[in-house]
Amino acid sequence: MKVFILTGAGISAESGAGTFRDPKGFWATFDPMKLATPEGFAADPDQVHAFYNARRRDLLTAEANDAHRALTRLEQALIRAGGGFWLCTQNIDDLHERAGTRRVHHMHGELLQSLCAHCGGLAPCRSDLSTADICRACGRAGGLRPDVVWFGETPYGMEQIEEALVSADVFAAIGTSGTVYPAAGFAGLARAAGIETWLVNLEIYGASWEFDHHLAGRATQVVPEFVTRLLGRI
Ligand code: BJW
Repeated sequence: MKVFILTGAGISAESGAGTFRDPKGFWATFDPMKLATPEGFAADPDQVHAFYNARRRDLLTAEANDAHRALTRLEQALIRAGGGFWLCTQNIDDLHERAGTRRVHHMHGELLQSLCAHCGGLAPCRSDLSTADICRACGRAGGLRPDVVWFGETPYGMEQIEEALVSADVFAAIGTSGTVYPAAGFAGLARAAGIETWLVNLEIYGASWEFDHHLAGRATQVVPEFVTRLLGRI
């Protein structure tokens, strides 16, 4: 069995990382056009740095939870059984990796990495960024930003994602509101390809008709349940 997992902010919510569109999510307080677009960064880089610096500091003290760990068990069992596992996350945290999952693709980038807008250089980043920082690769100041994909930018690795998605037997969307494209279109693509689809989320939302199976509840409860069900079929 080959399994393609798409995760979103909901899987890390119980680790203390915020979500975006819940009543207490980031976008209830902050304007995404000011904080998550290249135009917002150009207009006020200090404000954007402050937002991501605070989230980076929180991430460094956060811990993976039972939902992240359940997906690691699924990966290990599938690999042992000669199956396939591909985890595509919209999250910029590293909690899947910290839980031990090996095959993780960060389509919206990684908070613990910086990207130089001048030279495209990537570097590990575990401390605050500012406009005064100098890129070690090109030596220029003012271009360092968090390596995250903002609105209007192209997510990472779309070709690899589509290849892995259409070759899967099972697709599961976990902890995502299904609002942001292209990830929001993955369930429809999977269904059109005849792949079994699961929605594992706190709430079962409007596009739930795209899914064959639904598991509603907190990720730390329903993700282990989802994994147990799949493990029973290996
Ligand atoms: C729990 C839980 C618990 C809570 N347990 N569950 C009009 C129509 C269609 C598209 C567009 C359009 N206008 C513009 C676009 C394109 C745009 C887009 O989709 N906009 C929409 C808002 C309409 N997309 C883009 O610009 C993307 N790029 C693009 O399309 O390039 C073109 C291209 C496509 C394909 C190939 C080549 C080129 C880029 C999108 C970048 C998104 N960036 C952000 C911020 C940066 C990262 C960061 O700061 O962290 O990424 S926005 C934000 O949303 C973040 C997330 O990754 C992303 C998705 O959010 P997610 O994870 O779904 O979180 P929430 O909060 O929405 O949902 C959480 C869910 O969990 C909820 O359902 C809760 O119920 C649940 N939950 N607690 C289980 N304990």
